[in-house]
Amino acid sequence: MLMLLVVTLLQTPEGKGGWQPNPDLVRTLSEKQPHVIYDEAKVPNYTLPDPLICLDGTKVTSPEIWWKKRRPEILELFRTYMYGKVPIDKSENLKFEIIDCDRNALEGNATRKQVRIYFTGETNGHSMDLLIYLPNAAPKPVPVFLLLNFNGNHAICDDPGIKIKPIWDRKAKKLIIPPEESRGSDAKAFPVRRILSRGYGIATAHYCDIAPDFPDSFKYGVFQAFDHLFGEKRPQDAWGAISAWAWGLSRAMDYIETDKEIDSKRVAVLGHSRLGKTALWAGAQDERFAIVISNNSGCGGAALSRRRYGETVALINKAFPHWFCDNFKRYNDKEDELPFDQHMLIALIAPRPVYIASADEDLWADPRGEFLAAKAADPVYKLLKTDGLPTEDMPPLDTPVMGRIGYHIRSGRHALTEYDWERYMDFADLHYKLGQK
Ligand code: GTR
Repeated sequence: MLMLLVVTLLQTPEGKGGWQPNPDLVRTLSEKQPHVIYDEAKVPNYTLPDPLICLDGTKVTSPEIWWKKRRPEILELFRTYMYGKVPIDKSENLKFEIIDCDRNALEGNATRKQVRIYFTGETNGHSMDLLIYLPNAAPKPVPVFLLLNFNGNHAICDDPGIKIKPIWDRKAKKLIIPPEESRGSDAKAFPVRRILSRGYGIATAHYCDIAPDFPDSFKYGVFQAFDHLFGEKRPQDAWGAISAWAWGLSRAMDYIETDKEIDSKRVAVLGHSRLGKTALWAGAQDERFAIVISNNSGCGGAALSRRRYGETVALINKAFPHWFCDNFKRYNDKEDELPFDQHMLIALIAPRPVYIASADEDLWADPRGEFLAAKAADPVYKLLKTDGLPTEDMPPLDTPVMGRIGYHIRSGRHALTEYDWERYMDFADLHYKLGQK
């Protein structure tokens, strides 16, 4: 027993304990993609920029310096060199139309609302449909989880009342009308009834309602509606798709603030994968989001770029040239020159609760890099007098750690699962001090 303990301690030097990737998976992936780092031993040495030292060398020794100087500076750096700047903060003409309200949805347990948000105010212009379910049994106003979805609102639940809207097909690059049979096809990632039974509401919109997701998407969606505000030429720091999707989440929040049945002070913004990157960026910028949750967001989300483990800056910019602003391409294979790393994105959310989740088999997203970024945001959480992330090492599989920063690595693949949702609701219960289970 003692021997076993000694061996375990020897194998877990500081920062490398707890979870370890499956060596067979590391081997298989390394053979399949020899240009990608999957072996921890190949991660280069790097030094992270200190979130508590300003560009001019000033040390952030108080919350005041953080709020007045360093935080705005970091936000501006991410806007300029990574996600890009929005041409319009909040559309003055934003218009909301309640296109459906059923107080007897989902076997009578829910109120379903569908709200059409017109970005330019023109009812023949660009719009996003926000689908909302609120638990009838819960006291109002009710806390909600807000997230974008990949395949249309009708795909999240088998409810025949969800309006089917034409959606952008990523491959065909055109609008298609989804077939009836696709209702509920993503239901596994959206356990709506369970969420309602734990006393939460859910609000969701299809991300391509904001901007489609393919390389020349700049001709469409909110880009088409607002890019003229930049003048003749799209600048190098003009918003990429992730910024546009994050902007859309804030517009959903604009509606939520008008809905008396929803507690706009308790809105958790959440996202999976590219939409996890989006949730982090939305939560970093818009302090109205009370909790921010990143599910398997990986490169460009929670994972540290400097580790170059799994997907890298160069690989993501090549595969998805429209996700970030043009300036970000300067950092292809030059991660050390970035004036920030992703721990600083997480730090922008402080002192609000943030949860970072990884998956065991999702090495492309660099689980350890996601954990280390969460851990490296901890000094900012501490400066703002919270407990930060209460662990030094990566926890073992399926063992969540929850301070003001939460983290887990779940068994299984890259996905948003019921396990993840249960932990996010535990986390929200903890921070909102709700008792339900
Ligand atoms: C992958 C991409 C990741 C992740 C994922 C997704 O192809 O490389 O960064 O965002 O897509 O969004 O599903």
